Amino acid sequence: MKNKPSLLIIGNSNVGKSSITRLLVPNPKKFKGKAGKQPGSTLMIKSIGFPQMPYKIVDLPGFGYMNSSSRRREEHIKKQLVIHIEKHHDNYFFSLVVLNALRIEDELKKYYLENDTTIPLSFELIKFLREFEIPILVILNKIDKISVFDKKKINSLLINSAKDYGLNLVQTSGEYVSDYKEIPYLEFSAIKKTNIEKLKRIINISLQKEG
Ligand SMILES: Nc1nc2c(ncn2[C@@H]2O[C@H](COP(=O)(O)OP(=O)(O)O)[C@@H](O)[C@H]2O)c(=O)[nH]1
Ligand SMILES: [Mg+2]
Repeated sequence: MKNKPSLLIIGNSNVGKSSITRLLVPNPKKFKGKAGKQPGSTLMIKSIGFPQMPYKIVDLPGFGYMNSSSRRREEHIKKQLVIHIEKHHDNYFFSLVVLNALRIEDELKKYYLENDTTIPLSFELIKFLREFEIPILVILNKIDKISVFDKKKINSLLINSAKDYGLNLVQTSGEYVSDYKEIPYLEFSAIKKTNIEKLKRIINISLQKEG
């Protein structure tokens, strides 16, 4: 079990990482006890594995997952996250960068629309993972909460602002192409299980490529 490849699920607090993990494991009830908040300022890295699963799942916080009152702690976590990826990137066959569709506009407004000197943290994270050649799928989670009208707005805001940072985000139809020119993203709902079959297929294709 130790040398099974790992799937990285990364994103800010509350975006739905644990919910997505539960959809991917064969026995979510067993995993429930393992999940939980991470106390203190140490990045606790837990990998979740089951004998019948061909890969392990590692759930990590994103860049900047706390409010500004805990900037120091945020920086501390970020540093540890960077160290972890630098050390263990070879273990990861694939990464899911999970975004909360309800928060996209806020995040981009904070970093992009009002201040063009800083990079939105999610884009920084994507660039960082790419440096280590970990294939990425961006998951736009909680899509069940978005109206058709807002969905269009959010999609184009995401794509256009990513472009300004040199990232070519493309909505995937479920056929994952990891040519490193495009970064695929998938609209998703962990609650409604929207696109869960596509997600599973993309993960499996990547796993086969790895092995
Ligand atoms: N509406 C909606 N809520 C979701 C979805 N995914 C997760 N949630 C909710 O968001 C909250 C945080 O989810 P969790 O998986 O714990 O996020 P984590 O902190 O990233 O692990 C929980 O209340 C979930 O029920 C989704 O696709 N749609
Ligand atoms: Mg969680």
